[in-house]
Amino acid sequence: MRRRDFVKIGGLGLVGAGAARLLPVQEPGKADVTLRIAPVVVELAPDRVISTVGYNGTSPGPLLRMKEGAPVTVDVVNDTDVPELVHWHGVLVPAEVDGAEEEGTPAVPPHGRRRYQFTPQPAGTRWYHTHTMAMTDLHRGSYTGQFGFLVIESGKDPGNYDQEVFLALRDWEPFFTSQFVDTDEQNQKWPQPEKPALLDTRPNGLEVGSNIYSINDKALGAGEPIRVRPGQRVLMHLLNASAIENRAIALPGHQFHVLALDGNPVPSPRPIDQIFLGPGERVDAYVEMSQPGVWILGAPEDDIRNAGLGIVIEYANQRRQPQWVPPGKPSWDYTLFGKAASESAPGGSPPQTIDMAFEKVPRGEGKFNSFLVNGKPYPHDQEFVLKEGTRYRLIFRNRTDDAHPLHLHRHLFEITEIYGKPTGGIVKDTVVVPSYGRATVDFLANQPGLALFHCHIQHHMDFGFKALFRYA
Ligand SMILES: [Cu+2]
Repeated sequence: MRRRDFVKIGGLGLVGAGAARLLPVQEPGKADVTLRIAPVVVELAPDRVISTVGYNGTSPGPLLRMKEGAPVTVDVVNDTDVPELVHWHGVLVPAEVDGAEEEGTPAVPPHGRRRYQFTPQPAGTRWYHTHTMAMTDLHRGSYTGQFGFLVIESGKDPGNYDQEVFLALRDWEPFFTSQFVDTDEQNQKWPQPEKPALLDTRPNGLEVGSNIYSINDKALGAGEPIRVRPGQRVLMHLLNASAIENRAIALPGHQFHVLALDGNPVPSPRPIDQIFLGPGERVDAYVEMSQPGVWILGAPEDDIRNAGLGIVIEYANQRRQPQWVPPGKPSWDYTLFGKAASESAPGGSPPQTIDMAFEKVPRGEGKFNSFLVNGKPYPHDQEFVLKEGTRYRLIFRNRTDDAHPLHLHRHLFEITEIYGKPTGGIVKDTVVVPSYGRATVDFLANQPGLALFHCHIQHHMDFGFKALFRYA
């Protein structure tokens, strides 16, 4: 604001001097952040160098830090040949700057630029990424390297840690395949209340796979290790930046003390052996460095870890081959970090219920599966209408054989039931609903404007796994 005033006054000064033609053409104030979208080369390992699209010459893009409640100006410069959008994931911003075409955010034109102005909130680990459709183009949208961490700081970080690391889990060079193996063990163990009596046995369409993985921009063993000392507490900010798959991560001999999910503090912080993240999700957890050695922090599946999904943790004065020890059974369960379910919402009245049933149509779009919400393809015109100030309960009924990471834009929700268990106090923007499982989440409709809801797996979203909430 202050910058804009300065420019205005400066301009008037020039006009006053009778030099109107010297006025810069709408020269705007300098932005707080400039993101330049352009092709980048990423060296995952010396013999594995890929070309993709990133921000400011890198992928992941720069770690952005913003102050909660302090307005920011972001200039996005698009040096590519296609329109782009930058979405601020988990941030409560108006639809005009949220970065979703469906919400009416204007795209950044090819070889053009656009200015985003918003007030970052709430505090926590957020992230930013492209939100363009990819459809059958595996060199577009979230298949590219257009993603990065965004930390919104409250100024109240207690700082109870010695080191802070940001770890984005990624896969690269995706391809369409019918040989998709769901490695997601988590999927198998939950109740399946939405499993139909008669299963759809039509052959499935192509899914998207990958054989190349990294944490940030390095495959396991190719980058610098995380160097630690015994007794240190390392705060890890984990993000699943994949366009494709849910992921697990483990560190032999250590536990992750989970503090926040999707950047929002949990009611019951506690340690766990293995973290599980759907695309779009974040986990903030600290690790007590109490087992001197050289370890691999990585995916529990040997093939995926060996294909790059990991990073070495090296204690001071320890020199040896990095050790991996297979972890025990996965124990991830959101409700571990919740509190007793609250009897009623603040304000007393029960929330309005909105049912959302998700179905897959095998080969519904040629070679590809398509998705329906409540039996209908997108857009579900006037079906999901919100009244400002009202509390809603969404019931997610996953009638498919996959676990889907479901994301609601511009709002945060509280999980009230998942895996058949009631819970409370877990505030998120993305939730993985297990195959044939059900989850219910509550939120307050207090962000007027269009709000996109979708599965965060790119090709599910592109092929219909989405809905648009509007305000009456
Ligand atoms: Cu999905």
